[in-house]
Parts: sequence; C-alpha cells; structure tokens
Amino acid sequence: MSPFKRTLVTSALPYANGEIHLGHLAGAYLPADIYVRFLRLRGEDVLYICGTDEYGVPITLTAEKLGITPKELVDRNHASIKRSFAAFGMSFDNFSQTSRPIHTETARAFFLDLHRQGVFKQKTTDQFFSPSQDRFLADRYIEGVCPRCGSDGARGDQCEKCGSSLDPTELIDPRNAQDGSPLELRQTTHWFLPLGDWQDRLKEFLAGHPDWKENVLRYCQGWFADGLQDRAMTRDLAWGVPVPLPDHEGKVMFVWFEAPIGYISATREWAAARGEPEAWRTWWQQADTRLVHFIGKDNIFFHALLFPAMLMAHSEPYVLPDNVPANEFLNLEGQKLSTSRGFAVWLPEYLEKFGPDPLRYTLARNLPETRDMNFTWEGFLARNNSELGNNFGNLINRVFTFIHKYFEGKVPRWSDGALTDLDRRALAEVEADLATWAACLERFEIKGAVEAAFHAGQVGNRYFDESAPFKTRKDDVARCEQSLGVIIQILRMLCVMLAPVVPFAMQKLWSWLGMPGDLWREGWAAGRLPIEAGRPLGTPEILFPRIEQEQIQAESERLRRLLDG
Ligand code: B3M
Ligand code: ZN
Repeated sequence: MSPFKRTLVTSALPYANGEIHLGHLAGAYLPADIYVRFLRLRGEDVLYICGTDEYGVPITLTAEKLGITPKELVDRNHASIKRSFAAFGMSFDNFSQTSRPIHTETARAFFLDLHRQGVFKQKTTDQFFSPSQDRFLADRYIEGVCPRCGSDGARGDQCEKCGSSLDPTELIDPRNAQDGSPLELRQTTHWFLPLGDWQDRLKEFLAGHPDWKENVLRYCQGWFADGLQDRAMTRDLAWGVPVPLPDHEGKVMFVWFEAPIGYISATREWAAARGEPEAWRTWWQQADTRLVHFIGKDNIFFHALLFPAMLMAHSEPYVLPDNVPANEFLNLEGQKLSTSRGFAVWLPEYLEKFGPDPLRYTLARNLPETRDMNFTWEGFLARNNSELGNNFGNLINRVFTFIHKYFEGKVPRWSDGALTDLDRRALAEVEADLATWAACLERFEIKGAVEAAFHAGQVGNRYFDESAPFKTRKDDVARCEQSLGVIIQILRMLCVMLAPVVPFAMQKLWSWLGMPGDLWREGWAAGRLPIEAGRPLGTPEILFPRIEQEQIQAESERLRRLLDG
C-alpha cells in the first residue's frame, strides 16, 4: 500500500528568456504531462504546477537589447510560452510567474525563516565591478586572457579554448565582456548556504530512494565525492527578489534559491484562486503528499540536493521530493541543439504547421530517458504516417466505417460466452499490454508505456485481419458481429493507453465510443468495463492526417543549412 494520498508534480520552470523548443519538451514537460494525465485518468488526486522563471542576468540583458524593462520582457514571454504550452496540450493546474508578488512574498518568508535560524553564513569577498555599467558582473560576463593557455576571450568561469574552469580573478587583463571596459575589484558581502552541513542528511535521504533513476543517483554521488561546498544564495543585481534584510540594498536572491520556491508560490496562488488560501499546505507540508520533480539533467543538482537541503532547513515540516525523474538531452538531426546558432525547433513555429499530437507521439517514442536521443524530421514523418496513421488511425477508421456501413453504427452483437480462442488471445494480449503500460508509467518509463500501446495497436490490426469481418459478413454474420465487438473492446483499451500521449485525438475517440464519464477522471475505471452491444457509435473523422514529404522539406533544409554553414 502506498503511504501517499496525493501527488504534486512539477516541471522545471522555463526561463522567460525565449520560446520553448523540442529539447525542453522532451526533458521536463511532455513526460510530466503524460504522467499527470495517467494519474488523472486513474482518478488520483494530483496537482500539476509550473510557471516561468523570470529573474537572472540573461533576462536583463535581453531586455536591454530590446529597449524594454525586464518586467515587460518576462510578461511578454510568459504569455507566449503559456499559449504554446496550452496548444501543445500541457495540462498544468497552474502556470505562474516568479515575478509576481505572491512569489516575492513566499521567497522572502522562506529566506527569513532560514536566516532567523542562523542557517546562512555571511562572507565578504572580492568581486569584479563594472564602473561603466555601475554593477557587479556575473562570472560569465567577464572576459580576459586565459592564464593557462594564453588565449584571449576566456570567460570568467571558463576558457572555451583549453576547457579549463577558471575563477574570474585569475584572468589576465579582465574586462567587461559586453563593452570591453575595465573592471574594479570591490568588496561585497553575501549570504551562503553551507551545503556541506547537509551532506550527511542528503546522503541518507538519497539512500532512502534506491529506486531513483540511475543518472540522478550517479550525479549526486559525484557531488558527494567532491564534497558539497558553501554556495552564495544572494547576488548583487537589480533584477531579482530583494534580500529581505535591512542593510542589503541592491542585493537579490540567487535565482536557484528562489526559483524552486516558485513551485510553492505557484501552489499558493492556485489555492488562493480556489478560495482556500491555506490549502497549499496540504500539498507541501503533509507527509502523505508525494512530490515529483520532472527536470532535464542539467538541473539535477538543484532539485536533488540544493532544494531538498533548503526544505530540510526550513522550520516548518516540508515534504521532500519522492522522485526526481531527470531526462538526458534531445539532439536534433544528430547534432547538439544550439539556441544561439538557431539550431533548434521552436514550439510556436512547429504549431503553425502541424498539430500537437504527432509531435507528442514522436517525442514520447524517443524520450531521452536513459541516454541522449535524436529527433529528425524524417523520423517525425515516419512515426506519424506509419505508426499514428497506419497502426492506430487506420484500425480505428476501418472498424468504425465498417460498423457504420453494415451495422447501423451500433456496437454489433457480441458476448463473453461466444469468445473463440482467437478472440480470447487477442483480448488477453491487449490486457497484458494495458498492465505493462500502467506498470511502466508508475516507474516513469514513458517510452515503455508507449511501446505497450503500440503493440496493442499491432494486436488489434492482426486480429482484424485474422478474424476477417469483411469476409465473415457474407457467410457468418454472427461471427462477423462477434469479432467487431471484440475489436471495439480493443479500441477502448487502446484509447486509455494512448490518451495521455495524444490527448486531442483520444478525447475524440472516447466520445465516438460513447464512453461514460470524463476521460480525465474515470478513464481507467470506465476503460475496464466492456462496451455493450447496441451502443451507438459516433461518426469518425481522420484522426491522424498523413504528413507529406514537402511539408517537412523546408524544416529539414533549414537545419541542414545551419549544419553546413
Ligand atoms: N529555469 C533552468 C532550466 O530551464 C531553470 C529551471 C528552474 S526550476 C526551479 O533549465
Ligand atoms: Zn585557456
């Protein structure tokens, strides 16, 4: 028996510094949405929280470039990200922003709680200050000559030429990377989280989760081996959540301190909007809540170590993540994605040309769950046409058309008592796929779950060919009706299995099958019950239109040009 009564699912808060691309979707978003939809259709109590991450230096730089304020920039990007996520079928219960007052208030209260307990260490260090911009610079905005290889243009955090990681004070002739102006070293004071103090507790916490993905545990072991260090939780910047202490003007919280608190703020906002402002505590402070963070692998440190340490340090009893299913990266046409070179596929642009379901399906079949995976436009076309179109779409279409043509659009007469071995075998195979599907999803193995659904589609097609209702219609109508009845049962189970992956199409199939109740609350229970003879069926339309070579040509050519150029 699970000790949990409800599941709180989060997806990493995307930076409000640009649009969402396929790499993001495959990492922290699509797998989470599929998982959440799975829990919902089983009728479980689940809350799915996300929002945009809106502070930090890159956002101020983009805003400066565009001549607008950072707040204008993030509001604009938030609206656009929210819109394309919705069109893609992301089913967040709340999609918030870290620049909203509720987040400022939540993050400040969290900071103060830790501060009052004496958790932070205050330290004064020398940092580069840019007189031309009147601000302290983050390491990667400092440039100079590499002390190791002598090449110019090394950044404050590392030299791209020789790959050494650097401290900005080691650079020869350090200057402002943006305008080349000289820098001064100035003293500044910051609040540090002595993460080393939590190392033993974090180790123990992870030891309690041997079921976590291997990549996550391996990363964490690496950090333990190096020994966790003090980390500054404040920065000298203008754009951020102000540090809530009297003599700290001009200091804001480190983004990775306040951004995860954004999950809590967004839950509070959700609760307040429902008129139950305290209900967020049920989700964050009751031990029978299961907290699951979906992220990309570059965020493991912050979700598996830093945020849990912060939650442990808080004086109130916060739940800790029960799992942090992190994904590896998605490559594009065999190459690493690069947003700076424009080598990416952006969601809003994709959605101008194609529907959400084919992309959801293709990515779900290709998720970088245990290793980096690859997206190609050719593969996208093939998955759409041969799997969605031929394996699923044709089967559904053939069955519905046939029943409408010869049986007045009602589920033909069939019964359990009249099942032949062929019928029984097909049903048993699909039931087994359904069980595999659920077991995979429980373990966050989305790819395995989609494979099970694909197999069920193959079973359905094979059964249709073998039971051959198109033949028996002429010489054995009873047999013909029986086998159509069986296929309808297969479609019912297939609908449940595919629903989290291609929700738009399956919502339609659900209604064509005349299923009772809401797919997203009762799908699993209703999907277990046989569909009775005589039930009227809806008139189907093409669920998965074919995609033609010409339609993807321009897309793959654009990427190829970037690779060649
Ligand atoms: N915005 C990083 C990222 O999108 C960051 C996640 C924050 S989660 C609290 O990779
Ligand atoms: Zn170097």
